[in-house]
Amino acid sequence: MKTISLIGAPTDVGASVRGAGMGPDALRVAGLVEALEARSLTVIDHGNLHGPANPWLEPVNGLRHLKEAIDWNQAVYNAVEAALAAGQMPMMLGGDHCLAIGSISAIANHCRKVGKKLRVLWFDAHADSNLSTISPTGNIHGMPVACLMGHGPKELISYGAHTPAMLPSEIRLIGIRSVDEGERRFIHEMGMQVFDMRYIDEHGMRAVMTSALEGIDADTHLHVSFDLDCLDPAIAPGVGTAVLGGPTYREAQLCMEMIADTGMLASLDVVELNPALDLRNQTAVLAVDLIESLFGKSTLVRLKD
Ligand code: EXY
Ligand code: MN
Ligand code: MN
Ligand code: MN
Repeated sequence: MKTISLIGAPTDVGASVRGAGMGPDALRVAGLVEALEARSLTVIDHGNLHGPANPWLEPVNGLRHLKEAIDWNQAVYNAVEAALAAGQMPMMLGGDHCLAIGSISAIANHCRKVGKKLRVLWFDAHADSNLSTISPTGNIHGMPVACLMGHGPKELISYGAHTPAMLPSEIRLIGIRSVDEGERRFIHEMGMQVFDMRYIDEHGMRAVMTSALEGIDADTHLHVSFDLDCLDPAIAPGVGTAVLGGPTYREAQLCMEMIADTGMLASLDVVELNPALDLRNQTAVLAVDLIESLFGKSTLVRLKD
């Protein structure tokens, strides 16, 4: 039976909209622990990590709050590494998406050590593939994919033993609909597989998830980095950088259920929840509902084929 290690990382240093720091507690208020326990999972809630306050400054050399982002990611890296070493499944509750640098660096490092293949599913409205030289904002939550691929400030790209932490062939981006011009070039140069909303419209979510999950086997560590702004803002208004035209409730459920069907989910980030912008905690409640599906709760009546 799986033991889940909940790691709260209450910060918004990577963003220029405040509020994501309240995300971990809003997820707890929405019943995350109880929902997981109801799935017969053992949950250890480590509470919230500590890190520097948000100094609320302008970017310096194209990077906002670099020092704070480094410290928060180190704390996340250490906590995720400790959970993996204890044989537990890390679930990092953000916080803004810059924290995936620490979390996925720890996961990738673990995979290299134990000889597992890595597959990261990155659900997001954004490509998160900016560099300090091309970012329109300097916000580090727009840069984690690039950092994980070794393009970023040296402290943010060298948490683990290997740089880059992750290869372009190990990630699939899903739900993307807001890409800056420089990011578009970077994505093509790297050769990442991106299932943007246009692709989802044309091919359907079932085909997208079938492709994104292709090749996963018993030797794969499957990590989901779930930016809640991936979801359509009509159902998930509680995010700082909402973009119209995301997956519907049913499409999102299908993603979660198809991941659950693989039985291979090994770690999770839940990020960018912004309770200050939410309506009666509905985005947190939705996130918990989707996480239940990710862990196998199904509405299926027919027997699975
Ligand atoms: N591409 C924009 C930027 O780099 O500032 C927006 C990034 C938003 C990132 C969000 C959380 O996924
Ligand atoms: Mn993101
Ligand atoms: Mn996003
Ligand atoms: Mn559900």
